[in-house]
Amino acid sequence: MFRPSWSWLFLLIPIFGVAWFVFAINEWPPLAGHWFPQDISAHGNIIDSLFNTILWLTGAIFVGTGIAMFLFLHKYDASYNADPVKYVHGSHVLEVVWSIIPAATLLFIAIYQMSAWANAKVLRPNQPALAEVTGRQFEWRIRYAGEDKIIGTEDDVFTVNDLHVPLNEDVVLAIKSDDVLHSFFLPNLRLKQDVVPGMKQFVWFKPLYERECDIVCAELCGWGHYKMKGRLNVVPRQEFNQWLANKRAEQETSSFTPPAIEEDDES
Ligand SMILES: [Cu+2]
Repeated sequence: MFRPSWSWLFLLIPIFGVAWFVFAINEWPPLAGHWFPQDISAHGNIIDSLFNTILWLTGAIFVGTGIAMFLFLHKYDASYNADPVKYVHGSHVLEVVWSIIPAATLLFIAIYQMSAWANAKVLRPNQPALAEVTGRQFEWRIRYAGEDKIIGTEDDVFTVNDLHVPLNEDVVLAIKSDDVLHSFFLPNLRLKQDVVPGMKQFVWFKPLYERECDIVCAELCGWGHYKMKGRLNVVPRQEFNQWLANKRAEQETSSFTPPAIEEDDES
């Protein structure tokens, strides 16, 4: 039976919450383009299925608690419920139940995500890093190992915000920070790793589609955080080799002419 009450307002929380996700997932306006971009990585589906599992789990709890809150607010609204207040001094059974259920749920997630974690953070392909990516306020500096596959030698190739990688190959990148915390995020590859000053870390992925996509910083790192974005280009191996050779040639032939110093006539 409908009774006017403020509790109806609270029912909007689960309704709007679910609607928001439905619109975003189905790319309906005004939320088109708010869900994940296309997954182009060989292992991205592992992250996606983990994400979806947790989303369904937390979604069900969100809707359940939202509706329970509404029902209780509605039932006990003082404007039409004249029953006197009943004070309850704890329930042992209830406390045990609401401790065990979340604990078991968290334990389930911890076990369920182990292979995804190992894949993303432990099982690094046994090969040298293609390039080193350094986050700094506010850009990504990229240093390619060059032909000798060793970073820090004479044939290294330098770019800024421009990361090219070969298609269909395992790619390993060394990542570090020059100044503050940043987070190296490749949305299309479902890859994200904080870069911590003083730590050298590695990330890896295998891109399966030729695509130009975003490199973004996912850690608020200062006033210019919003503009700390680069481009990731996945290209066939041949094209990648050519691009790197061109970059190196460009780098070796560029010259620097210092600006003329004006003569100071006062003496
Ligand atoms: Cu940032």
